[in-house]
Amino acid sequence: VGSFFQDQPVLKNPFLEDALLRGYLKRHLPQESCSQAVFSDLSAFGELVAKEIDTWGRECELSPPRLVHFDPWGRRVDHIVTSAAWKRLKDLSAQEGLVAIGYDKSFGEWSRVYQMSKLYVFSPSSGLYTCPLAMTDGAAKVIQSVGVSPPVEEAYGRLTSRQPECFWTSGQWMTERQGGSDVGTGTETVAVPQTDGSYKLHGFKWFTSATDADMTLTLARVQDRSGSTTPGSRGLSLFYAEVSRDEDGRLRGIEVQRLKDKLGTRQMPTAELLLDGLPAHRLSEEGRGVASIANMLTITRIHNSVSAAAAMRRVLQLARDYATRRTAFGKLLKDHPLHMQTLARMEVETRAAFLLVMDVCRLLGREESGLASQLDVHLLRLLTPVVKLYTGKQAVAVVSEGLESFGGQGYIEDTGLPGILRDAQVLSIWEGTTNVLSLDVLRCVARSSGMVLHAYFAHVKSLLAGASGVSSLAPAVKAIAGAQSELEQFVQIAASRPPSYLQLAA
Ligand code: MFK
Ligand code: FAD
Repeated sequence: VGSFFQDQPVLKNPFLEDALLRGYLKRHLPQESCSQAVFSDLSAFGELVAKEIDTWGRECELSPPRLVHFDPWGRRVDHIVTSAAWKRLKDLSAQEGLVAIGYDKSFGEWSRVYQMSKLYVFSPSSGLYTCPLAMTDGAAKVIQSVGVSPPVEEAYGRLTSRQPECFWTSGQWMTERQGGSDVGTGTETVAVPQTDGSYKLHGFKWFTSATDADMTLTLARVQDRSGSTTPGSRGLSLFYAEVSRDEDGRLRGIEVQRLKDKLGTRQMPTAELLLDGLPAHRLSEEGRGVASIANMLTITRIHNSVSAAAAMRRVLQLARDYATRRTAFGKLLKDHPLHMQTLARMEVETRAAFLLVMDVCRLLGREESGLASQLDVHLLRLLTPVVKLYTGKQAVAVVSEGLESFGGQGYIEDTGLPGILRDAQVLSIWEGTTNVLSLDVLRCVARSSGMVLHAYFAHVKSLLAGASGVSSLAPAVKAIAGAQSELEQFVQIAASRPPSYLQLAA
C-alpha cells in the first residue's frame, strides 16, 4: 500500500569517506612512500569493507554462535559452532595483517598508527572479530615482553602470521565469578605443578570471549607441595595454554559450561569454562601475573578505544548519508539547521575521540620502536586508561544520538543500526570498567610520584603553543589553558596531602 519507499542509508568506502582520518595520516606519516603505501592499502581495504566485509559482519549477527555439548551418540564434544562468515573473518584478518602490521614494523614507529587505522576502518563491519584480534595482539605483546622462546615461540609466530592456515587467535581468561575487576582477590583457579615443569589448571573462568581461540593467556595460583596457595594479587601467576582436542575429539582439560546470553556482541561466543586439568606453562615469575598481563591490558584497551571511535564514526557516516535522502517538512534533513546541529555535535565528539585515540597509538608506536622519551612513556601509561574510559562512555552517548537521527528506523533491528548501540554498551564494561580505570589513573599518578601528570601538562602546553597562532582556535585554547591551570592547582593541593587524598578524590 502506498507508493513511497524510503531510500536506505548507504555505506560507502569508510576510508575515503573519512576526511579526518585521511588528513591525520597525511599530516603525520613521514616519507612519501610510507604514506602512499598506507593510503593505497586503506583505500582498497575500505572498498572491500563497504562492498563485502560489512555483509559478513551482519551474517555473524544473524547466525550467532551456538554450543553443541554432545555428539549424536552422546559423547561430550563441547563444540562452539560459528558461522561461515566468522571463519572467513579470521582468514581475512591474517591476510590483511590486522595483527601482523603491528609486529613486522614495516613502517617503523608509524606501524601502530597504520594498524589501528586499518582496524578503525574494519571495526564496525567486522562482526566483532576485532575482539579476538585485540586479545591476539595483546598476547603477542605479552610474549614479546617475556621473550619469544619455547614454549611460546611457535605461538608468537602464529599470532603475528599473515597466512590464514597458520594464523592463531588468543583468548584472555581473567574474570572469575568472584571478581572481574578485583582479579587479585577473586581468582580461585589453581595451577598444579607437573614433574616436567609444566602445570595443570583447575578452576572456573566466568567470562571468556571469542572462545573458539587457539590458545589463551590466563591467571592462576601456583599450589605448593602441601596444596596451599598465596592469596591476593601476589599469589597470581601468568599462564599460557593451548586449546586442543584429544583423539576422541574432546577438549583437553576444558569443559564449556554454557555460552552467555548477551545484550550485544552476539556475533561472537562468550563462554563459561570449567578448567579441569588444562595443560599450561607459566610465563611470569610466580606472583607476577597481574604485572605481566598488564601489557595485554594496554593493547586491548587501546583496541577498545579504536572500536569506540570507529562506532561513532560509522553511525555518523550513515546519518549524514541518510540526511541527504530523507525528506521532512518539505526539505531534506540536511537542510534542517537543527538536525545538522545535532550531527555537528556528534562530529565534534567523534573527532575529539579519534584524535585522542590516534595520539595514544602514536605513543605506542614510538615506545615499541625505542624512540619514546621518558615523557612519552609516562603519557602512554596515563592516557591508555583515560582514552579507554572516556571513549567507552562517549560511544554509547554518540551512537544513541545517532540512532535517533534515523527516527523510528534507528530502532528497527534489520536496519542493522540497533546492533551498533548494543555493541557499544560493552565498551565501558570489559577491559576494566570506568571506575576501575579511573582508579588505575590515580594509582599510576601516585606510583610515578606525579610524573605522569607533569608529562601530560607538558604535552598539553606544546599542543596549545602549536594552536595559539590560529585565531579561530583562540577561544578553545583559552578554555583548555583554564582547565589545565585548575587541574595543576588540584595536583598541587593533592601533593601536600596524605596519599589517601587522591583515592578519596576519585
Ligand atoms: C573491540 C576490542 C575489545 C577488546 C576485547 C575484549 C574482550 C574482553 C576481554 C576482557 O574483558 S578481559 C578482562 C579484563 N579485566 C580487566 O581489565 C581487569 C580490571 N581490573 C584492573 O585493571 C585492576 O586494576 C587490576 C586487576 C589490575 C588490579 O589488580 P591489583 O593486583 O590490585 O593491581 P596493582 O597492585 O595495582 O598492580 C599490580 C602490578 O600490575 C603493579 O606492578 P608492580 O608490582 O611492578 O608495581 C602495577 O603497576 C601493574 N599494573 C596494574 N595495572 C596496570 C599495571 N601496569 C601497567 N598498566 C596497567 N594498567
Ligand atoms: P565487578 O568487578 O563486580 O564490578 C561491579 C561494579 O562495581 C562496576 O560498576 C565497577 O565499576 C564497580 N567497582 C568495582 N570495583 C570498584 C572500586 N574499587 N571502586 C569503584 N567501583 C568499583 N573477562 C575476561 O577475563 N575475558 C573475556 O574474554 C571477557 N569477555 C567479556 C565479554 C563480555 C560481553 C562481557 C560483558 C564481559 C567480559 N569479560 C571478560 C568480563 C569483564 O572484563 C568484567 O565483567 C569486568 O572486568 C567487570 O568485572 P565484574 O563483572 O566482576 O564486575
